[in-house]
Amino acid sequence: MAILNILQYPDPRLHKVAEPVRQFDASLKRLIADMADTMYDAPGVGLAATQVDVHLRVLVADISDRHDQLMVFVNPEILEGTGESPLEEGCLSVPGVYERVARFEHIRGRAQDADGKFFDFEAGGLLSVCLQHEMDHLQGRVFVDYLSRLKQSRIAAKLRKLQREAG
Ligand code: GNR
Ligand code: NI
Repeated sequence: MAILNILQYPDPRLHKVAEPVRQFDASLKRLIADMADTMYDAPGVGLAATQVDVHLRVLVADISDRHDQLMVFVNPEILEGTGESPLEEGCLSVPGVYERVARFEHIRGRAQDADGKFFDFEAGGLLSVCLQHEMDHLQGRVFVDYLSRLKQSRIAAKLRKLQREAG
């Protein structure tokens, strides 16, 4: 069990674009287990590898109350998105900030599991927004990138100050 460090906005490493996973080996399984531990510890409903400074297309999610419904998505792709979600979102890399950004209400896609086996997925509600948020992380995009420049600079200043105070 390992809790990994979660990069905090405005860290430039949050803007790196993740590479596809090609080796479904023991180190991938270790990464997935550590990401799950880190997500549950935080706690959050999702975590992208980018947030722990690993630039591979891996994300984990669990929207259950009991934290017993872990979902793993390797090399995820959205094939179709419909509607518009009304949900606000937050991010473990941007603590204390909650905003609505444009997201599909419902998505359909394809991904691989930890062994490389392909599967199709469908999601609505919180899971849909969470997966779109995590897949943005894998492209180097943080949800605050969609906000106004003024809001972005206020958020960056506030978080830099918090990080300074925390040492
Ligand atoms: O824990 C999280 N909650 C959340 C709520 C609404 C929309 C998206 C999310 S993802 C976030 C965890 C996180 O930062 N994942 O990248
Ligand atoms: Ni996030």
